[in-house]
Amino acid sequence: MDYPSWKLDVQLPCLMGILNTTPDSFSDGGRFLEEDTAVTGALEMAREGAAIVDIGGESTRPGSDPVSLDEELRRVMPVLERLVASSPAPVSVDTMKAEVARRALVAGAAMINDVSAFRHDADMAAVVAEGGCPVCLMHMQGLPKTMQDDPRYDDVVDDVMAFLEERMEYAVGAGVAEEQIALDPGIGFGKTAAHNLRLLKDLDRLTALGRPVVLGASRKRFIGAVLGAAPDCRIMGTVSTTVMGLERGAAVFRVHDVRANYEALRVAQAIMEADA
Ligand code: HH2
Repeated sequence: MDYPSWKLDVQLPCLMGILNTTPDSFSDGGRFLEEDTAVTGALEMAREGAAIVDIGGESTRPGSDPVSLDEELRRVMPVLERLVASSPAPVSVDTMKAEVARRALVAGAAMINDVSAFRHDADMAAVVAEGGCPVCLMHMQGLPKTMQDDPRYDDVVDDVMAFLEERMEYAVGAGVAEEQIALDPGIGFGKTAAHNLRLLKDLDRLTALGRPVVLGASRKRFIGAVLGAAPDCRIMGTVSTTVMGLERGAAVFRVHDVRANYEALRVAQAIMEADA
């Protein structure tokens, strides 16, 4: 598949495994709180086909409260350090805090995933520019605490695209190389189920921005709205977003259930590339 260059040594399309070292994440909250369990879980994701592992120490689920810098560092750094030493998959750090990003990059993190797209911390763009690492910039309307109260758009796809374009210009203006940027529509971040479905349907339009598109739909609430299913019963629903996202040009799939999504991704890719 023909993706714009992205300077992380992974082949696109690929999977990013989710490792939340939090007590309160909506799907895997508490599962990876213990350091050994988190490291084992990440290594298993890499074995199952995750090309990147994304560690996060602050939940951004709807209604969540922010955590302090010290607490986030305490949750992320020990696991990150062990994974840098042992994981075949490069490690991304999901944080909105420049100081977490800075220390993570010093410790060997390969990428920063900032769901605020450089809006939360004024120093974040400079840290990423100086680190010279890939970064994911994501769309979010509002803040996690209240973002699901009453999300509204003129046209959700146009609005998300305009936001991502502006954030990309900001990042480049701050010294981040354009070829290091990936863009994410922020499924579930200040969006109704209908907004999320529409973004997925028209995901191919985002690829017009010329950067790899990251899709984070895994186990999210809109899948529950379609199926009436709890988070751990949304695996096949997630797989369907991976396959349809791939067809629409998405490059990175951020998922909890690596094996199922890996198998679906590879078969869908083989179908798309068939040329006999
Ligand atoms: N979604 C979540 C967190 N980080 N990063 C990107 N780039 N895209 C996403 O869609 C995204 C993200 C929320 O999901 P999760 O990490 O599973 O839960 P929580 O925020 O409760 O920890």
